[in-house]
Amino acid sequence: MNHNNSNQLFSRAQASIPGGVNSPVRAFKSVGGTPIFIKKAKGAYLYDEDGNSYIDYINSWGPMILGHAYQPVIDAIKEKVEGSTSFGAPTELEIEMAELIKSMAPNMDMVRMVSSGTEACMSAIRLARGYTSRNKFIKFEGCYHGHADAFLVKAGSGVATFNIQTVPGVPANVSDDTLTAPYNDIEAVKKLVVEHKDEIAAIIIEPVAGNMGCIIPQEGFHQAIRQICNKEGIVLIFDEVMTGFRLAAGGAQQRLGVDADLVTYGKVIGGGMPVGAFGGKKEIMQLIAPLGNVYQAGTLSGNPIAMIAGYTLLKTLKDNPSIFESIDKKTELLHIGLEEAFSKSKIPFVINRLGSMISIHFSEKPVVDFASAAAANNALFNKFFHFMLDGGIYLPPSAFETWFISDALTDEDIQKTINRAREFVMSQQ
Ligand code: HOZ
Repeated sequence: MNHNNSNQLFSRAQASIPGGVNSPVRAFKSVGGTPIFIKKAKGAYLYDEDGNSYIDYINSWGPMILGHAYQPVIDAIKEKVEGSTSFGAPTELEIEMAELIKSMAPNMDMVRMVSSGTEACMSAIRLARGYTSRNKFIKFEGCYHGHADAFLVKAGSGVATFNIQTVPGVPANVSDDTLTAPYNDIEAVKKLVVEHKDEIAAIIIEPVAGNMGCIIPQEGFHQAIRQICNKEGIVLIFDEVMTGFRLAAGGAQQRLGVDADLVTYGKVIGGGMPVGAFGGKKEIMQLIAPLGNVYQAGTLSGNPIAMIAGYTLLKTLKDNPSIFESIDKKTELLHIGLEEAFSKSKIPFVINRLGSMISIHFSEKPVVDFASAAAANNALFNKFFHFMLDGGIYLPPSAFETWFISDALTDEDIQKTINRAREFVMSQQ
């Protein structure tokens, strides 16, 4: 595959953009090589600046549930943009969006739109602190809740990919209030709660983790956290930036049967536009300004173009619940094929999947938390990544990211992916 144009663009980019990219993981730094510069995408396919095409398993890190450039979303944006790109004043569409989210997600009395998942999680923590008058919160090792200061402690995604232990610029007194526990370790959570009795405002968790590869919550884990939160007056925040409107119309709350107090959303509710939201129980949400004094604001919050894109995607998902079965089925097909391909080799591997989130770790042991994800053979993942990329399969450029499946994928695309994985297995023998 010829990557001359991407290579040239990367050289040029590095002179003006730190690391040549506007978000670290996409730089390919951990997998090695030069990032592919994307020109456009349609359906299940990405097209790069050299004219190569790839089956996309990132899907803009989640939102392209129906594939890229889904026509109704594109048409709705085109129509809306004629009426200006931003007002900084309320619109009816924002109410329709809030009503639609409420009709799909459980425990959603009120919702506030923001412009990214980072903003949503940062605001949800502030709100939980304001509601409880406590400062500390618990997050899980390898979970990533955006790049706000307080979350950059034992974080997943790029922080894990680049093995950044301490982030310069985050004041110690900010991260001191961030307590961490291993994912799936309820005893560690109990211990923290005892040690910090009446000091913990919130527990924030990715209900299915996607920032250390895909990590599945063990049976009863979320229910036990819910019970602790009820007993201790702690706000349970589900970070559904990845799982929301993907695992089910009602996200992980619905799929796993657990009620959160607050939920955060990201890119999915913008249909790929820069959007986030946080919402939940009225008792808590009514503390947000201008109803209450927990201040949170944004000129681009509820932006009309972002709202129409998100609204159109969400409405399609709501009106066509079979889409959720369809993406799950496609992911299952991929899972079965990859399992079969790797079973024929001596390569130790673990495939984690829930719904349409899936990833592979080259590990002998089950991968249930950050420590087990980090202990996997990630050098082999890097080889696998490049082998797949050369075969026209675009996976996340890190073992610490989940893959996202879109409904635009055909059985043929999935088969092509499995065949390429088989070739990788053969190349390793
Ligand atoms: N933090 C994102 C994945 N979990 C990557 C965002 C990007 O590079 O676009």
